[in-house]
Amino acid sequence: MDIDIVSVFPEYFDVLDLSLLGKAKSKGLISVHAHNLRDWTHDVHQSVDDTPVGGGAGMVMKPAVWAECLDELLGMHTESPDRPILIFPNPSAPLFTQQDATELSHAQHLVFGCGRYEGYDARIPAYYRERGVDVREYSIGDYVLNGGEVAVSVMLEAITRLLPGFMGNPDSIIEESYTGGNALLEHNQYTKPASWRGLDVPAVLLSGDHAKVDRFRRDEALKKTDRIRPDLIAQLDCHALSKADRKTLIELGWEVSGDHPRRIS
Ligand code: 6GU
Repeated sequence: MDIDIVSVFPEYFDVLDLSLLGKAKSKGLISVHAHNLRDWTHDVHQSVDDTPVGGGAGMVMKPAVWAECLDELLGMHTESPDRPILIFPNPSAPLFTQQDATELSHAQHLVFGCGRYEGYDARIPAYYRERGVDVREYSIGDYVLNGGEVAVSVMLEAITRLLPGFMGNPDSIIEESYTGGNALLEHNQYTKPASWRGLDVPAVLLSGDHAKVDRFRRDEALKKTDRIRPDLIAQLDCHALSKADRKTLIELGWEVSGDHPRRIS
């Protein structure tokens, strides 16, 4: 996978050389290039922003500089099957989810454009969309960051760990939270010793009865999700739930019929 990142702080992405992502780079699984947007300016001040039309606080990134940069990075690829996907982090966009990460992990070429200041001219994504480029805008959560750099790092980590050959043990991807159409929070994990500072691991996990352990973990996941993220329970597909799942959800106060569970108490 080829990854281009455009930012006024390209050094920010030096951290990508660390840890697993750095390993994926050295293995040749991904190639990452962080570009400085100012390299596409022509004025002595290398200015990339201007005041908002219509007034208001802050500065907005100018379309002309971005277009010179993106024309070059997107190049001739816009019509080919390997055409790049252009991604802009934006706090006012739809939330980036595991499903988006999975979809983007199948792409050959990703180009990320990091906005700074109060944002970027809305005509930048509009222009490339009109030219047939697959343009995405994502927020990573309901809080405000100073720029898109952290958001791009978050998205890249979520995407690249899904690449075949990235993880030592691919099974750990299958079991974790948010994967599959039926997303639940993951059950608690424990390691040895079985008793530590007066706190014991749940006895069933020591029983050696795999069916019982699986059921216990599934119920724990359902209870934890009900407590912390009931919105995820409400999105479950009732038709995909086992009899035992239904029983647990009903005990937790959900009506399990129709397409999705509904809270009734
Ligand atoms: Cl994608 N960008 C910025 N600047 N702030 C954010 C965000 C993105 N997602 C949440 N907050």
